[in-house]
Amino acid sequence: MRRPFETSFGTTTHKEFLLVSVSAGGVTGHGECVADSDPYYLPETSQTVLHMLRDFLVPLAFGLEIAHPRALLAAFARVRGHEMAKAALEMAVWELHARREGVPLYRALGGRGGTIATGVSIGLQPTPGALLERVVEEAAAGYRRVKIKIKPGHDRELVEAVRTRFPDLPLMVDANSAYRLADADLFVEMDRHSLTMIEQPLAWDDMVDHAALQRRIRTPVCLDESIHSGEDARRALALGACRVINIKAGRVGGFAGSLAVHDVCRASSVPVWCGGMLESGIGRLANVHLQTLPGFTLPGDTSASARYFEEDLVEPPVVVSPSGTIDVPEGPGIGHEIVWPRVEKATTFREEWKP
Ligand code: OSB
Ligand code: MG
Repeated sequence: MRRPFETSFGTTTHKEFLLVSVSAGGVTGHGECVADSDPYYLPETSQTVLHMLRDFLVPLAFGLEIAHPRALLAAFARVRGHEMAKAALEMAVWELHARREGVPLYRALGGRGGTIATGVSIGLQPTPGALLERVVEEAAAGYRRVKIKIKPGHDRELVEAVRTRFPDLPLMVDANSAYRLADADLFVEMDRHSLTMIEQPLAWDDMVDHAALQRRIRTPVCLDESIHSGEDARRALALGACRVINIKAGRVGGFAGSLAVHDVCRASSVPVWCGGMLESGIGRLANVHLQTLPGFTLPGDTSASARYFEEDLVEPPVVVSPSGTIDVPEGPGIGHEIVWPRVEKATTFREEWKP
């Protein structure tokens, strides 16, 4: 990474991920797994994903006869949980499908071409001054909304510093599950800052306390870590646990899971937006295509490759215009070229499975 990315659960300095490639009939599709090497965001890790793929999901997939990639996630249902593992394989199959059809991924997903409007996620900074410098830089780059990370002891003063300097900036916070319901007063206090939302303030596996918090504050609660399926989205909305949902395909079993969450929210007029997991261009472009679906009415966390990496694995890299937009690629699949020599150079391990 060009610079460390700090959240309430830890600091990422190096990006390590599994790249899944699926071949059929001379065409290959690719999917980037969002699991980290550690279980600090959610329980899965690269090693648990590898185990699930090798010992359960890949053998299961080889035995399937399906007409469309949208059927794959349902066929994985016997394996409980492990959404990141399912997504890595499922998204590679969708990408393969799009390439075989010769269409951009967005078309296979039912989205549209053009551009998407996007935002930026800024990691925890040591001081309000350091954070302000970063916000100035990103606002000048054109991002349509700024998300800042908070954690206990690093919250009020960060939000106040940004709000004072940028009274009208669409601004939100993400706590990555660092607080408890007993901290509700802090969020009541934050109501006066007109944040667009507060992302995942409470436990990663909770909906009940988030519902209690949402009843106490005007600012919308957005769930990230707590949502793993369309069913979870339905439950969260039924409980009143949130008014916005962050969709990360890797967290909900892939594109079919994303479509399910999207459709549940849309039926209730609840906005969704596309989260990020510090992806390389491969996963980043998948996110670009996904958020062309009509329910993605808020800017997401998909920012320019150059914010994260000196050199991306795709060419051209993902760039953001001065008005905060990203062009949706028109080529087949993710639509940009994967630069294989760079992938080779970064590869530490490889495993291949055949039917
Ligand atoms: O909670 O959205 C999150 C990064 C890693 C893990 C979790 C999260 C994030 C981000 C960064 O906020 C999003 C991005 O820029 O890719
Ligand atoms: Mg989040």
